[in-house]
Amino acid sequence: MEALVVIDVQNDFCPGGALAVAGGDEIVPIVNGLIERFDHVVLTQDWHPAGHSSFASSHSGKQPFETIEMSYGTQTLWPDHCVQGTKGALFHPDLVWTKGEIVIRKGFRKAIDSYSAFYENDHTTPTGLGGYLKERGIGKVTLVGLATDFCVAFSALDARKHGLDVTVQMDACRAIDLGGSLAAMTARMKEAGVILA
Ligand code: VGL
Ligand code: ZN
Repeated sequence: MEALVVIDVQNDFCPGGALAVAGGDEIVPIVNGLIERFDHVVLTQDWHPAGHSSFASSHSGKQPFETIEMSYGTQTLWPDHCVQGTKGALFHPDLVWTKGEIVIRKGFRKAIDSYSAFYENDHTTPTGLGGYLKERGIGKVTLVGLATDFCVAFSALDARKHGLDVTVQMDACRAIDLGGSLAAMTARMKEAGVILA
């Protein structure tokens, strides 16, 4: 069985949002078309408490897009975004998400960020998606959404670690591209056997 996984198509990642990804809203009609075609649809929602440790505003003297050393490694600091219960955390208003069978929320632990839909940034705390897909008998996933080089890419790599067949449909993704991150993560995905369509 096969599922479409729609990653973080939320207001804050679209133009006008707190962590806007260039052209983030352009993917919405493409994603909607895919949602119609797939039998099973999973969505993820970046879902941070106020004062989250990935926010630059939580670290005195730090600016967005600088990095900091956390217990689990280097963490990029972001503008405050996708705060639980805010408009920025909602799905883009034109996204036809009603067919979604489960919404996986991530990044809700204050002390740890989560890019991947499968594990938080310590690469060991699971979100439950791996078990969910396994129990549902879903062995193949197509990933779309925001941002290509962060949440989509880390989800794709972890999906491969779970032994899934993974396709990233690139025309339904947009990247942040911070310091060459798009090229680096594209190479890592290819190396891991992710199909970039
Ligand atoms: C994301 C940075 C911070 C993403 C989420 O969805 O790619 N990027 N939080
Ligand atoms: Zn986030």
